[in-house]
Amino acid sequence: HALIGELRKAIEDGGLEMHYQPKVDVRVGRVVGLEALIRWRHDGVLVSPASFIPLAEECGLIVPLGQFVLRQVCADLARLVGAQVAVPVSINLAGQQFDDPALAADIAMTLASYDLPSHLLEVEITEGTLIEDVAHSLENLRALSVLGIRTSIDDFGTGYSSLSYLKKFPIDVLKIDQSFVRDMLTDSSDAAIISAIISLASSLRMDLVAEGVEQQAQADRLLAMGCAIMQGYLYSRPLPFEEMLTLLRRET
Ligand code: G
Ligand code: G
Ligand code: MN
Ligand code: NA
Repeated sequence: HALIGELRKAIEDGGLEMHYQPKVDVRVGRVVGLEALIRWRHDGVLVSPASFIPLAEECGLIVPLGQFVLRQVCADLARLVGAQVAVPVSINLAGQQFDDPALAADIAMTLASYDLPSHLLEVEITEGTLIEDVAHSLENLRALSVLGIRTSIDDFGTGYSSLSYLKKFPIDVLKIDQSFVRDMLTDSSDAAIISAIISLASSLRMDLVAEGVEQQAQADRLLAMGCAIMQGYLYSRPLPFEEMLTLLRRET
C-alpha cells in the first residue's frame, strides 16, 4: 500500500499538523476547552483522519502517530500558557493507544518536559474502546486519573455501554454524539436519547459536551435541556493553531 509508506514519512518529516476546535460554554459565551484533531497535508490537500487513522491502526503506525499528537499538543499548550490564554485541550485516543501500557508514563513525561499542569490535557476515548476489555480499561483510566488527566467518553450513546460500567469507570465527561444532535429538533427519539444522557451525566456527576452543534436552535434546545458546553460548526470549525491562538487572544 503506497499510502502507508507516505503516512510513515509524514509522521517522520512533519507532514502532520494539529487543528483545534473550541468547546464553548454558551451560558457565558466563552471557550472553555479545545479538541485537538489531526490533519495530514498530502500533496497540498488536507486529508481527513477518518481515512488515515484506520489505516494507521492497521499497519502499526497509530502509536508513533499518537506520540506526535501528544508532543505537538503539549508544545501548542505551552504556547497558550505563555500567551496567558490556556484552556484544557483534549486528544483522541485510538484503542491501541489507550491499551499501550506506556501511555500514562508517556503523558506524564511529555507534560513535565513542557512544564504543564496535568489538568490542561484531557483524553477522549470512544465507548467502543472502553467496553472491549472492561478490566483493562478500568486500570488504564485509573492510571490517567491518578495523574490528574481528565477523561471523556467520545461519541457517547453509540457504543452500547451499560450503566454499570459507567458507574465503575473514573470518567469526567460524556460527549453526546453528533448523530443525536443532528436531528434532535425533528426526531423525538434523538431528543429523548439526549435527554437521557443529560440526566445520566447529572446523576453520575459527569460533565457534558454536545458535539456537532450547527444550528442556534439546537444550541438553545440543548441549553434548555441542561447541556451548556457545545462544540460544532456553529461556533467554529477546527482551526490551525495560529488561528486558534488569535481567536483565544481576541476573547480576553
Ligand atoms: O477531525 P475529523 O472530524 O475529520 O475527525 C475524524 C475522526 O478522526 C474522528 O473520529 C476523530 O476522533 C479522529 N481523530 C482526529 N484526530 C485524531 C487523533 O489525533 N488521534 C486519533 N486517534 N484519532 C483522531
Ligand atoms: O469522532 P470525534 O468526535 O473525535 O470527531 C469529531 C469529528 O466531527 C471531527 O471530524 C470534526 O471535524 C467533526 N465536526 C466537528 N464539528 C462538527 C459539526 O458541527 N458538524 C459536523 N458534521 N462535523 C463536525
Ligand atoms: Mn473526539
Ligand atoms: Na465524537
